[in-house]
Amino acid sequence: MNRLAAVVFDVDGTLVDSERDGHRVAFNAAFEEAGLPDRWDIPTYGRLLRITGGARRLASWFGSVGRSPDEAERLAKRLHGRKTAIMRELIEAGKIEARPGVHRLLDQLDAGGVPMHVATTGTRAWVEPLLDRVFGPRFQVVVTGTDVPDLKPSPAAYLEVLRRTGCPADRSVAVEDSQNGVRAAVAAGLRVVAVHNDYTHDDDLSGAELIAAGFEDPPLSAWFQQRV
Ligand code: XBP
Ligand code: MG
Repeated sequence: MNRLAAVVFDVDGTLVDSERDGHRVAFNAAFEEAGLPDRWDIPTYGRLLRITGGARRLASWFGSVGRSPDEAERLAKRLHGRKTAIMRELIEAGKIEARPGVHRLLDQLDAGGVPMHVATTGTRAWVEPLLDRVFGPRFQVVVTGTDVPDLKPSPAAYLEVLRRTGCPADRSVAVEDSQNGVRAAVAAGLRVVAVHNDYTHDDDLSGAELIAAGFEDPPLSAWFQQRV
């Protein structure tokens, strides 16, 4: 009854600590290469994370620093393409790693025969190489921001995973790190376990059944143990 039909993982901030030392670094390198004065320090990037999707984040930023809407859109598109390529380089260089304890949870789910999937708002061009390099062939269905019309907190990515897998939402659990992610999964009807990080510990994660500080938290291990 309680046994999970599937576990659907978010990527950024959940499977990997990719934001502060990954995407942020790639965005700044793209600004620099383009000869732009913009730079995102750690707290500024934390505030910008409220806007999901790198291209939307860029467009909002360029608008906020006085660019016209047209120029903001144009620059965002160009910079995001380059940022995605730089992010791939960081992945190939081994700079993006699994959060502590993630591999152990994946092993536990594998041993229990629980299917694992991914629902992310990130771009497929870096998500695929990252999953391959850091996790190998663990995940059956991978839905990215490139594959759906709306990004989190829209439930679109989660609904697409459910559609492709046929898994019942109420027997599937999403693992998320942020308020936008928890809202997306809840809106799709999934149960949620939230594992916050340095950027999201003040987010409202109250839609989750369990809120943990990390994957090595004993309550998190116990929660999965009881349901695998
Ligand atoms: C992640 C995102 C992504 C990444 C950057 O949100 O919003 O936009 O920050 O990746 P979540 P892209 O963890 O909720 O999926 O630049 O490829 O968009
Ligand atoms: Mg996330």
